[in-house]
Amino acid sequence: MKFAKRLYPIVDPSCFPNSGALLLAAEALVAAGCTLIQYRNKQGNARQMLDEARELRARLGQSVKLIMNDRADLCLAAGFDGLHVGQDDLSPEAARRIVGTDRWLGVSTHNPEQLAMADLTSADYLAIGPVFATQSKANPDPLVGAAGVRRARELTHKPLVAIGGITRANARSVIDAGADAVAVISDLLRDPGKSAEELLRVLG
Ligand code: 3NM
Repeated sequence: MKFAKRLYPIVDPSCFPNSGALLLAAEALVAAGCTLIQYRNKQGNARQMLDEARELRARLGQSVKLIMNDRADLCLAAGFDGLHVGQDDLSPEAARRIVGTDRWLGVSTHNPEQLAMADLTSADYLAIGPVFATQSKANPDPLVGAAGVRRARELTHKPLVAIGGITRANARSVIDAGADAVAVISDLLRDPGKSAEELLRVLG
């Protein structure tokens, strides 16, 4: 696989006042040119999550790749295109057995050891972070910085996503350190369409 664009937005309901606002933001991201979006919900119940995920799919259409965070069951039920698992979620092997070989599988890592392990799995892409300080994750791992991205680049040939505290101001430096794409939550919240356009522009 290959990322069509260098921006990988994540929409998380905890960042929006209601479901309508999240859906509008996602539509604005797509209108701005985003082709890949992750739905990350660490709090909702399964039924609410599935409703919202299906609504995202219905509103955004099939041309956008939708990735479900953590929940393999909801990935399948909502007709998403991929699953993203963290270190405390299903193992990559277990996740792969559920989502099959046609869907994308991404794996979060937070240090060189985890990255090297994840590189041995069937994951389609790997994430490394947090690169910079982030407010969007509970109990974040220690910052890896641009040096951590560079180290990760040396350890894998898989597509590499950098995450954590990435903004219009620092996104380019993360790509220059070897990331293929940047995953972003906070810097897309205010005026998602305009922010995404600006991020896509600096990412080139
Ligand atoms: N995962 P923001 S950091 C969801 O280190 C997530 O794996 C991280 O949000 C990791 O762009 C993070 O607002 C939060 O910093 C990213």
